[in-house]
Amino acid sequence: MKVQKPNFLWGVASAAYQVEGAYKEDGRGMSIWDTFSHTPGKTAQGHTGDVAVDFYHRYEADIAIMKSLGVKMFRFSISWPRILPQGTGRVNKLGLQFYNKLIDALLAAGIEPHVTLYHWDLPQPLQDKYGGWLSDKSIKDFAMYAEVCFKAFGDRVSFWTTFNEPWSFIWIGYGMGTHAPGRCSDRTICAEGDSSKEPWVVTHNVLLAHAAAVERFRALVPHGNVSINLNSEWSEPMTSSVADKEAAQRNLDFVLGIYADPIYLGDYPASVRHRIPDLPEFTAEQRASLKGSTDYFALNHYTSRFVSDDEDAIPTGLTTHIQHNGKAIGKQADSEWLVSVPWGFRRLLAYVHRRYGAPEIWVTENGCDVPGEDQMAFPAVVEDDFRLAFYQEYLAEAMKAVSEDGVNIRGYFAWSILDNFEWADGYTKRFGIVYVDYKNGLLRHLKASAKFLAALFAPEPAATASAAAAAMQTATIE
Ligand code: GBH
Repeated sequence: MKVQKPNFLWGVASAAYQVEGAYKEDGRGMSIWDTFSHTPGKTAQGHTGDVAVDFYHRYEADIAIMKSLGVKMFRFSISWPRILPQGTGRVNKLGLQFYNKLIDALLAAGIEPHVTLYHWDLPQPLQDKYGGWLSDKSIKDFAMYAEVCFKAFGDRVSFWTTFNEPWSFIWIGYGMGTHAPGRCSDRTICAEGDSSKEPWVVTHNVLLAHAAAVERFRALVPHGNVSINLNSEWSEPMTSSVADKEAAQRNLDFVLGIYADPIYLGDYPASVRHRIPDLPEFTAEQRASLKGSTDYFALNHYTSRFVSDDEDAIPTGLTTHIQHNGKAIGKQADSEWLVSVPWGFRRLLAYVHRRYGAPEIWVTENGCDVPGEDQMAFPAVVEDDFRLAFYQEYLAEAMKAVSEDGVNIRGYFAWSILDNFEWADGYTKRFGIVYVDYKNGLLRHLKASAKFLAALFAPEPAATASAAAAAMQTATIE
């Protein structure tokens, strides 16, 4: 397949707890993910992020890899407990120092830093003190933490996001209970929690925390751009029936609209309000602070599902990868939840463009794991044809979204630069475009997909060659 050269920038993404390691070094405090991963039975094979892929010590070499690939932007998250070991109060100078060094090294390599403030690692003391995001006290504390970061790094970092994927950490952490802080109604999985109530409380607090942080951002980093990373699958109606179409829309409302609507349109989607009487109301002042609280749309996207209307699958509908005729929606990746559906990416991009007023879109995560990859060894493992095809096909659809649907894509980040700690799956799932050899000193090796992306986004060699040829001809004629 021939893919046109994208007219947007490319970058690679990561998250603090997934890559840094050094969990007790230089004054770092503990987060809810340290607690969760150290609790027996919560992660695959008891894996933790204690060492992760040692990015804390190897960031210079990893930046050199990015530079060699021609990467223009690096998305990373800041570990809140590195900056504020207790969550509030005393600032840890050595924590600031690490991110200062990282940012300076990126800029020196010509790579633009994109910073996420919260990629799921809440300081444990705030969980202990008042239940973390369940309490509205978290709003002020998050805004304070954000302010420390804006003041420390805002002079050099122009692109920021507040939260990574509220849907994921809220629903997996407080609904299913299989991510930190591990709360849910099922007492065989969770010691505490209420899946029918807590996710809505947390949703509300997280949105207000986002708005509070953005208020400070605009005062402190007026030249910068801020957003919130929202993830969404594309929801394809199972049939052309009105009921299925409505169910698919409802699913988008519950996964994406519940966060994006208050921010872009001023309130929760009506379909969510109707079905969730417990959803708190915004005051007029809160609505005003949320509306317009982003400068661009930061979209994380991986996969798509069919949705059908179903009485038993309220509030949204039944979602599945399998059509009525038994055909799968796309190619199965390694993670059960991930199926490659390139056309779903284009539809989602066009949907965001239409519904949210043609915003600038930065795709802040896209990528996949490869079936069986964890069972393979170097060097065979770096021939990741499945991932290469995934990127090729998804990017081809993104290009169609730009040229045919008028979608304004400004940047695209591959998830992830490195294989890393894949949350509850530990190190058993690999999303890197660079292989990390866990059995051999955490050595890094480029995968074929990394080379493909580097070549795709590289300045056109043909153009350079023909320009050179033209110059030669001119010279000869003269
Ligand atoms: C991203 O989430 C994360 O931002 C990133 O940290 C992570 O490494 C990456 O994906 C790869 O997983 O529990 O079966 O219902 C991706 C979106 C949405 C994927 C929720 C997992 C849970 C499926 N995630 N989904 S399930």
